[in-house]
Amino acid sequence: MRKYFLLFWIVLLTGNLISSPRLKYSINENWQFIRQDIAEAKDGKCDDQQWQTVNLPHTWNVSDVMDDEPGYYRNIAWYRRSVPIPAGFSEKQITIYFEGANQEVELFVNGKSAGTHVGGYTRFSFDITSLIKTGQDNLFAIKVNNRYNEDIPPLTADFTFFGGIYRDVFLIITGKQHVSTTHYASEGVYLNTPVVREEMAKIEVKTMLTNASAADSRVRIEHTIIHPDKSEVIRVSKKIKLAKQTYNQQDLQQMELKVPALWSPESPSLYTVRTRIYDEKSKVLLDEILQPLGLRWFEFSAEKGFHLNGKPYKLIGTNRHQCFDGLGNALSDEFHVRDVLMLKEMGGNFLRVSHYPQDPVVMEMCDKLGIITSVEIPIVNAITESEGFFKNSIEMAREMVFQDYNRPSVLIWAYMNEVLLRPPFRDESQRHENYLKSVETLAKAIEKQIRDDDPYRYTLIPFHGSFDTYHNAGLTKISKLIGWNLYQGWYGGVFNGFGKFLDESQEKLKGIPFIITEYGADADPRLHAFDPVRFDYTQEWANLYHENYIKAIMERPYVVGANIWNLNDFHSEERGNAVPHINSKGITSTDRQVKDTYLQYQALFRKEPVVNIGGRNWTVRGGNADEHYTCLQPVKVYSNLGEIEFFLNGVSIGKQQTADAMAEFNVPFVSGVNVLEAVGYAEGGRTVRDQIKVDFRLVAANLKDEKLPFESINVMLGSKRYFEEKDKAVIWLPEKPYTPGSWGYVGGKNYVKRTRHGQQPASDLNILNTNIDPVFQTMRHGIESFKLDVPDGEYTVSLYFAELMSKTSKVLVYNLGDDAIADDMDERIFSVDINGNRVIHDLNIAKEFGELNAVTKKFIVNVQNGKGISVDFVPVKDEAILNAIRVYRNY
Ligand code: GCB
Ligand code: CA
Repeated sequence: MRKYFLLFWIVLLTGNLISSPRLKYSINENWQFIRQDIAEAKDGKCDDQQWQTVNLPHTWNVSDVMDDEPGYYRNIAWYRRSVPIPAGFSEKQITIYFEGANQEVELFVNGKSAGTHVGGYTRFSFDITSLIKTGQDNLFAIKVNNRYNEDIPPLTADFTFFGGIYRDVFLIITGKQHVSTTHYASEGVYLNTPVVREEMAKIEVKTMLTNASAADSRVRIEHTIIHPDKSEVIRVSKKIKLAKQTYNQQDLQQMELKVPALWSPESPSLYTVRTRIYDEKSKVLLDEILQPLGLRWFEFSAEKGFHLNGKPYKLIGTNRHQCFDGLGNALSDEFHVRDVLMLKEMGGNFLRVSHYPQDPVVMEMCDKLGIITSVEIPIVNAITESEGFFKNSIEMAREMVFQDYNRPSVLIWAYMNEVLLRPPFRDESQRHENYLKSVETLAKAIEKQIRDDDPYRYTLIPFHGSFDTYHNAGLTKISKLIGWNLYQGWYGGVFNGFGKFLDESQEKLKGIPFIITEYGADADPRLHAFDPVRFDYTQEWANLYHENYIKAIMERPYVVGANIWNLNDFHSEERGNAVPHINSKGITSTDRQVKDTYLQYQALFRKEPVVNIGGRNWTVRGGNADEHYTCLQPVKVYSNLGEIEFFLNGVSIGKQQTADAMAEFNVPFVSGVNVLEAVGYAEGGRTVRDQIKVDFRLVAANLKDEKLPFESINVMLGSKRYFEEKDKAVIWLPEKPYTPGSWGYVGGKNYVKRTRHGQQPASDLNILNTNIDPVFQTMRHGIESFKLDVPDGEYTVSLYFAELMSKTSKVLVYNLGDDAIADDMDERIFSVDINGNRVIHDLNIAKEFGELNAVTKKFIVNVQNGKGISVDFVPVKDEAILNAIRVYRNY
């Protein structure tokens, strides 16, 4: 609620006689930073002039999490700056407040330790009054460490643990008597609404009070409830004594409201509770704080589903990770705000704040927009059976609960994501049993703590789709709700497995309501296919996946809610995939370009009329011409209107009724500019339109056709995918066999990656030394030739190679057991001739360049006598390969 306090800034500095007792301001700017441990960094002796100057939010891992080198800096770094503290603050109490820093922090003020904190995702504060020298500069030195620490969750997870002070840091200046600033770094005021009904609401305000002065004091504490229309509706007040040197003394006051304005997704009415402390005798205002108050009641039921304020709702939304393209996790507030807005605009009403508590502004937005949330502490995949891990987990749960206690949007506290994903002692049965017991013990302890601290909300533990693992370990019986993270049709299995799992789990878990806490499929925004398959990373497979899932979710009333994994593509350093180091299950990209999946949900769930042409961002396309000099390709339109008419370059190509909020048109793309327009007819004759422009690279059926002269072509071998390189305005086409007059391959087989759950159409491993990994992730092995019957002229022919086969099976930790199986391949050597000239002699790619390394070779070829281009492969040992080819006409 930082904005409220800025108002008081001026008053305080100009003399402090009138009201305005509290001041909160950021100290984000001008830190000296170094990514190493410096023994003397904590005090004045250290010269930091050569360090880098940075502003917060800041992370030190923006680039090393994206490079080809496995791993990233996970160790100590220092931040230092001097902070001027005015002489006028000498009678004040000074608190430093961190919204978050990853993950172990020690603050030194003027050379002395002011406090430590562990945990990278919760807020923390220290009272630093005794270390401050007013009327001068004070040296703040902060040691931050993001190393692996077996006592701090998360131990492992499918996201990047960016180090740094990556959220805002504030100073809070108060008088000696104030609402506590150091009770779990919460707001110091806890609002309960034990009863809310149409006709009345009971409100309890618990205040933590501090008297840091050397004398007892008598104060009056007053709470005012301000209606969303800004009128004051109730005021209560009470006189109390605060003994000297008292921290976090509790005061409880109760109020009752008639006919409350209820908080809901459609109408997120927010009251404000204003808490003031006055000196009893002098009537001087000593402190003031504002908190949001939302009045609502809710119930999750296995039989009746979810109800808010007595009305049934299906909760539909996403998960969200706090990172962005090129910024890591160091986001300013505007980025967080935008994400929640995107969710709202999609028509979502639900956010799983996974896998950790996020920036306060995320929660503020959810309160304001009426998005229901589940907030979670980051115990992920595994635990350590240590006292330290248990203690830190409980502490984090308390921080989470107290820090977002007053958020009307929060209905669920969650913990322990997929904690039995890879139990560490699976092979030693007794040890394994003990481990399972420890997990259960910890879960019960966290559950108890959360219920003690907040008896009004639900609790939840999210599991991966291995029912028996969790059920038999007793974990399905601890929290009030449970969550399933389900990926049938992605990591293995088929789409139908999803509905089946839900029905079975409903049957076996009678009485326990559950949420689908995750479901999703990776989609590289650059990859497309018209006949998509599992694990091809195309947007189209993700579209199919979501079409199937959302149907299954909507068909089952007992499914109370579902969170798409994920709102955004996010950093996961260990991952390969089509975009290495990124988990691309987002319905938006790392820079929040919308994918079709987003458009699809928007058409299904947004109330206002929606017409969205699919493939919105696929602006450079291509394909082979038919006899009409067009290329038919399907285009989907996502819409909640009944009928859609589709226009190509201003000419209607037909009308269609939508089914499941979708219509599909076969569009005859022409060479060059194609303006696609979809028009939906809404009620009252109103039309709603969407328009996109596509640059189409049409390749003639006969490459010597002068009506459509050959310019260039990019082809990926062994591939059914299209790959768009937007920055180069290039489209890569899928392969086809050679036919005379045209282009294509002769001989060979497309590479298929075999895994424990079946097969994959492409490698999903990082290809080194390239950013266009998909171009190298498929190949044709045993290829004999690649031919193009181009007209005479000079051409540049580029051949793209990467050895995808490997004798070692690579285990991608997060592929839920869908591990690669080793290929039966020893060594390959081959030569290449172009039009009879040997251009490559005895190439041994793996030996010369290593496996999974991008190699590009370019040749200038002079084509004469109508012979076209023939690239011929001559195996020397094992089979020849080709991953991709580009042919560009010079003259
Ligand atoms: C999960 C995890 C999540 C991963 C996701 C995935 O089940 O909870 O952290 O990112 O799967 O994409 O594999
Ligand atoms: Ca790469």
